[in-house]
Amino acid sequence: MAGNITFSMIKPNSVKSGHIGHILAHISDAGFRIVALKMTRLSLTQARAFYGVHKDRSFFNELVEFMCSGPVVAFVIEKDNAVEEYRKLIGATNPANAADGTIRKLYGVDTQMNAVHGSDSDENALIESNFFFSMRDRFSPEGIELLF
Ligand code: 3AN
Repeated sequence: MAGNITFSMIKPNSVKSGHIGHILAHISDAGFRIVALKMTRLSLTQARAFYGVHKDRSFFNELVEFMCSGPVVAFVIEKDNAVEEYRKLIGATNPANAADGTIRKLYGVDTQMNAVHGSDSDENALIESNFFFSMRDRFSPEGIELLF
């Protein structure tokens, strides 16, 4: 299934604001199918590992603290060309620059509290999916466990 899945998280402030249902409906209406889903809270160690690629950026510590400030909703979704299609659906990193109708434009507050994370490559989609979900937690529409 590589190439057809991407990983996403609804960030803590959007969970607190009650936007889980709206955001998941938006994603579902755009033709993505949920493969795996859970609400969880990251420890500092987990958030540092997840965002390790940004460890030298000025915003790293702030980002890690924010991502641990409350529960997130993590999910894997499936659609043809999922990574690119999902990044179009969520919009630019800074919600102020995101196109109208995108998730970050609708629910984002600023560059950090930008509503959702979305993988930036097929390779990272798999790494990030594996970070949160075991193989037995991923399902096809028929309810079959997906071994990817
Ligand atoms: P994207 O999430 O659009 O792929 P990245 O990979 O550049 O953007 O950044 C990862 C995360 O780091 C963003 N989702 C955002 O929360 C945070 N971030 C990026 N740039 C900044 C910044 N200048 N200030 C604060 N947080 C930032």
